[in-house]
Amino acid sequence: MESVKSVLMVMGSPSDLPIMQEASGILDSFGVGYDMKITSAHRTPDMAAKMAKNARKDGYRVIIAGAGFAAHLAGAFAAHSTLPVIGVPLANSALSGMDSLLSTVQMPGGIPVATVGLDKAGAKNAGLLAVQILSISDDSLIAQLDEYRKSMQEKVHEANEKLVLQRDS
Ligand code: RP5
Repeated sequence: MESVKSVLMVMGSPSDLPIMQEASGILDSFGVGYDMKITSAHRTPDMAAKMAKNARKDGYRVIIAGAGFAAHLAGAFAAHSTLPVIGVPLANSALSGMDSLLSTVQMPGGIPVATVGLDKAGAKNAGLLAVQILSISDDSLIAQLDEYRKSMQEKVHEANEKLVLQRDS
C-alpha cells in the first residue's frame, strides 16, 4: 500500500475545498498519501510556481489541481513540472464552470493537463485517476481498483434486483 505522500493536491481557494474533498476521500479510501495546499496561479503566482518546480524532488508522483473561474492552476503546475497533472475544473462562477472547464482543458500542445469533468464527479475521478497512475508501480492498488469496480457492479445488480422486486410486488 502507498504510505508516502505520492499526490500533491492543490486548489486555488479555501472555497474549493468542499468539492476537492471528493478527491481526497478517494485517496483516503485507497490508502494513498497526499498533501493538500491552497495556492493560486493568480493570487500567489510565485508560491504556485515554486511548489510546482519542487514537486518531483519533494517525492510527489502525481499532481491534482482544482480551480474555478479563469482556472489556470493546473496549467501553471503543468508548465513548471513534468509530473502528470490532473486538472479539476470547478463550477462556482457566473458561467457555471464553462470558464474553468475551457481554461483547464484547452492547453496548448506540449504542456498536457489531464482534465476531468466539472465539480464533484470530476474531483472524484481525479482521485481515481491518480490511484490508477500510481497503480502502474503498486500492485496493492491494482487489487483495490479491481475491488472498487466490482463493488460498483454489485450496486448496479442490486438496483436491478430491487427494480424487479418493485415491479413484481
Ligand atoms: C479561483 O477563483 C479559485 O480556485 C476559486 O475557485 C475561485 C474563487 O475564489 P474565491 O474568491 O472564492 O477565493 O482562483
